[in-house]
Amino acid sequence: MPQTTPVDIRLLLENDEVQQATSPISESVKERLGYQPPICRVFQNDITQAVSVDGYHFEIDVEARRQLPDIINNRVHRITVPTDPPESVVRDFRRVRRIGIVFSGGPAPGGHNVIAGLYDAAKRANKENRIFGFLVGPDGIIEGDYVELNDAQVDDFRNLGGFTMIKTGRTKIDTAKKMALAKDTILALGLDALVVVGGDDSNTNAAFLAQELFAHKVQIIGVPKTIDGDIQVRDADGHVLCAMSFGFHSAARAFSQAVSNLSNDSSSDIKYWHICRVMGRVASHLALEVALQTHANLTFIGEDLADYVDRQRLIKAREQGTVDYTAYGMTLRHLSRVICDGIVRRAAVGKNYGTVVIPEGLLEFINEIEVFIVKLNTIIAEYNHTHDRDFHITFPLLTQKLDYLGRLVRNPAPGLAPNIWNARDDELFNDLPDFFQEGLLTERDSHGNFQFSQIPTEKVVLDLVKDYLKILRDQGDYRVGITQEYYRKILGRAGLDPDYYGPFLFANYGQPGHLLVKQSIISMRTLKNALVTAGILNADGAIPEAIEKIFKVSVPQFKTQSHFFGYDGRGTDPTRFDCTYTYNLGLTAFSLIAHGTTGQMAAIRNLEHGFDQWEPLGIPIAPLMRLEERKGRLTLVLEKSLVDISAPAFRVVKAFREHWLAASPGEDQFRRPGPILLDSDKEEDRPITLRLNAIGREPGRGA
Ligand code: FBP
Repeated sequence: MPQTTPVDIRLLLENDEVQQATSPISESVKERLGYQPPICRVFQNDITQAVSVDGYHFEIDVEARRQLPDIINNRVHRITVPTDPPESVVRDFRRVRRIGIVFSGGPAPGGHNVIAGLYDAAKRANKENRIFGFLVGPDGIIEGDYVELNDAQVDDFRNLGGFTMIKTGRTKIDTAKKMALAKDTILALGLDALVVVGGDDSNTNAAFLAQELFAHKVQIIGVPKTIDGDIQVRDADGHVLCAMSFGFHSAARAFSQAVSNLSNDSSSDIKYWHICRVMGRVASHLALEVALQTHANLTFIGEDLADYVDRQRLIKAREQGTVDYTAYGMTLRHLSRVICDGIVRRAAVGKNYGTVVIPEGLLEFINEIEVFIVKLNTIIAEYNHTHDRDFHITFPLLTQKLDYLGRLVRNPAPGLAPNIWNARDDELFNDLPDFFQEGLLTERDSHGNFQFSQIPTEKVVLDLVKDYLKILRDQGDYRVGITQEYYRKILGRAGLDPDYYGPFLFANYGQPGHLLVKQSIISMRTLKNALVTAGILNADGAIPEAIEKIFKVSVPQFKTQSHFFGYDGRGTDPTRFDCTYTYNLGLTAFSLIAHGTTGQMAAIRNLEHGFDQWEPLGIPIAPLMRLEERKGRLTLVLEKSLVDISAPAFRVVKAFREHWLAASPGEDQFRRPGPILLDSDKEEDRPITLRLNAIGREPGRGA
């Protein structure tokens, strides 16, 4: 073989090709850094104002009124352009400000553009304005860790995913001590305002900070972030104020691209069922969007499952006088039966493969499991409270945790309801597989939320599916259907008459469609028996090879691959929708600050319509707060929005379920959403869920 003379390593590394290949700045990054998202018309003016708007009503919680007195009467504000503003207004808009910004909770694509929008608006109003980024989430505020942002830093992250610039964290400022430390930092830094970019819990935090700092005239503005899409705001009359949190679209598109690729793979080598769990701690918005984007064969929506009632069991129990309403909701067993039904029906038409999408928060909607989650939340929270020691530190091993629960049956702990963990709970819990017990007992996050992302829900469901499919296969109900052409070809090649063997082999011979081997034929032995009984084979004769081949093809293997799509989509680069949305949110946050508001959440109304109808807003946070149980205590929080199963998006998915299951001959109906493109007219301009849910709704109105 001819030898090439190796190039000197120093020269090699200086080579342009090598330099380009090893640079972290890819072509995509270059495109993103240079991209300027469009801005809402109102921001084309130098000066904006936030004007309070009539016509929106909120049902205010008494507790919110008590705990947040200074911000509870805040109104919705629209960002507008003042006509001939007096000099004093212009001066105030342009006065020098010091503004802090913090990311809180899980990353969501677009966060960097909130910073960029805020930074650009602030610098445009006055070059002397200073923006400080708190590091690693709310801990940065508590511990006084921050950096002052400059042009270069901001420019390095424009339109890029992640929260890498200043990082994020899940700490909650939920004790008097943490609040005092946060306040010290904010006051010592002389901040005029702080922007909290976060989910429901973080915006709750923003409201409490706004109340605490009200007397000090430090303004707090929230920004609705979370890939889960569960911050959606309407007023009491159903007017939509914020249709979706940022990050949702990008994560959904990233998950959809991956699920679509798997659908392509499965329908190519036709041997795997891909079971895909997609993030979304509680609400199933992401799973719904993935269904619309990909037309996966089976998609489950938690909110729909929660609506399910096993009517037969309910009627039977009523007749027996043993009604317990909690026992007739969706169970994991029933869910696995529904999945098996889809698998069996597809196999019958020769499609022993496909894709299933299940939402991360599924378990929350399965009554039997939700009961465990709620009970264990209370038990763990009460243990931590009474012992001033973490449950998981005291009982690091699963066996120790199970022992503790077992002891509760006999001796209820102080502070807990006597029956909170009874013998039946203990027995049912001990019947669950170890990994599932571990999952349900897993450490709660700092907000007291159950960490669904840590539980391999798909594995729990899959184990049940596998067990039931085995039963169905042994009963001869799970079969791979065989095309008439294939059957005829194989027997013809072997010189056998297909019409002679067909009636003995198949349950539906002579009928159109795929051929299904008789239910009674489930093994080589039963196959031979059938042929002998039919008189077409001697008891000591061998099954013809072609018949054996047909039988073997009809016996399904259930091969699966499980996937979890979560952190990958959270870290993706934002879609153009999210780039634009977040940049304008940053601009909105500055306008709200410049107008002196506090306890408001920056938002854009009419996201579900075209960009030219977008309207920047401030939504008062305090009136949105409700009491919810967290860490075993009733706490004021911002309510999460679940999937509305009466809205068009879900109804469309439901109407297309059968079509997308494609349990009929012919091709699957998979949709290929394609990769996230930034500056292309082929890129969709908003999530499909939003588009559908806006049908029949005027811009700015409710359903
Ligand atoms: P946020 O609500 O903070 O945006 O986070 C949502 C989420 O992405 C969920 O979908 C998921 O369950 C959770 O974060 C995972 O959290 P962690 O980063 O703590 O594993």
